[in-house]
Amino acid sequence: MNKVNQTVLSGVQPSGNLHVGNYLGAIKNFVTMQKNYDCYFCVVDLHAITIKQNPIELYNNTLEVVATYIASGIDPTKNVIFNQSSVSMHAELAWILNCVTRMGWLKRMTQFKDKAGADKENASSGLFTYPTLMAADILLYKATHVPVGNDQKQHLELTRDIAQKFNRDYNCGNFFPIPEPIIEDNTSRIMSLKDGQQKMSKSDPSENSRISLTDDTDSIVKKIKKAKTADIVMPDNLKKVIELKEVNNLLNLYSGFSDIDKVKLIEQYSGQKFSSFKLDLSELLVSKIEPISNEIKNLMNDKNYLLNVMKDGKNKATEVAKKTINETYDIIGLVRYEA
Ligand code: AQP
Repeated sequence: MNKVNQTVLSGVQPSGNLHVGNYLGAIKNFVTMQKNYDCYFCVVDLHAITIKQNPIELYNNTLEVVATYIASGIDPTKNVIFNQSSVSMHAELAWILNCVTRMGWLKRMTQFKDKAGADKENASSGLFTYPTLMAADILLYKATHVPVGNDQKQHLELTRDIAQKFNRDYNCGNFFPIPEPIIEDNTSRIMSLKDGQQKMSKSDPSENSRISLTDDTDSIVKKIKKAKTADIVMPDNLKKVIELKEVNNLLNLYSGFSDIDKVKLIEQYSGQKFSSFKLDLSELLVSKIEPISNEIKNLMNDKNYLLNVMKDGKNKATEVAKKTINETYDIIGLVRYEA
């Protein structure tokens, strides 16, 4: 199928091993969208440092996100894969957008409230302005579509507001296109295996809360065995399942990896204890994750290859980013010199 001449941008933070939530909420969509769109897949390392990172781990995690993209099926010869900090225009445009964004808009962002926790005064100002950097990531490539998990929906809405305000303030028509979020229904918010109220997260201190894409067979089986369910058998309808948050979450995982409709799965397991469901789920996860984790390992043994992919991506991304930043400076009236 021919590409539709529209642009996708999305990113993942190199803040730890990627998990099945990152995969189903974002990366699985990247793999599908690469067929029809011009895609930029970024490793958003500048976002990661809004929270303190260990330098050695940050470097390694950045390469591992690239390896995960490729191992999941993103073709590095057909898509632009790069790390955000290697294209300095992200930070430049973020500053400009900081001057367009209103304080009140940022204060409404729930992710800041969640991530800053109780001691907000001690959070970095980068964590507070994170959404304007995300807007810059997207608008720099004039992306029309952004595949993300549900936790990024509010940031995407803010990006739309920022783009509209910039276009209006500077009377520049549709200079920045208004991007559309692409958010899957059931898998856009995979929850912790230990607590159906908490999002599955790379930075959760408990390893048992998540299945990582680098987990081996034993760990996957153990984690699913330990995962919280309910003290009753599998209900016979979706309404009752949704009330059992942990059960609903495991069904979302099953459905996301098998592409079998959740209602069909409920019919199949209804009235049964959760042990056989969990066994089947572990088998499914192992069959899908093992090839990815093996490929991540192979790729991580060839760091030069990964660095070359990123360098090539950086060069391609810089070409587009430079053009947008020059146009933006001209619109604003900033004096610049041709090289
Ligand atoms: N639990 C999730 N379910 C579905 N999608 C998810 N995403 C994250 N968690 C889930 C989506 O994955 C993409 C990359 O996320 P990110 O790396 O930018 O950071 P995040 O959203 O903050 O993810 P984590 O795993 O919770 O990382 P930490 O612990 O470092 O904060 C995004 O599209 C996100 O929506």
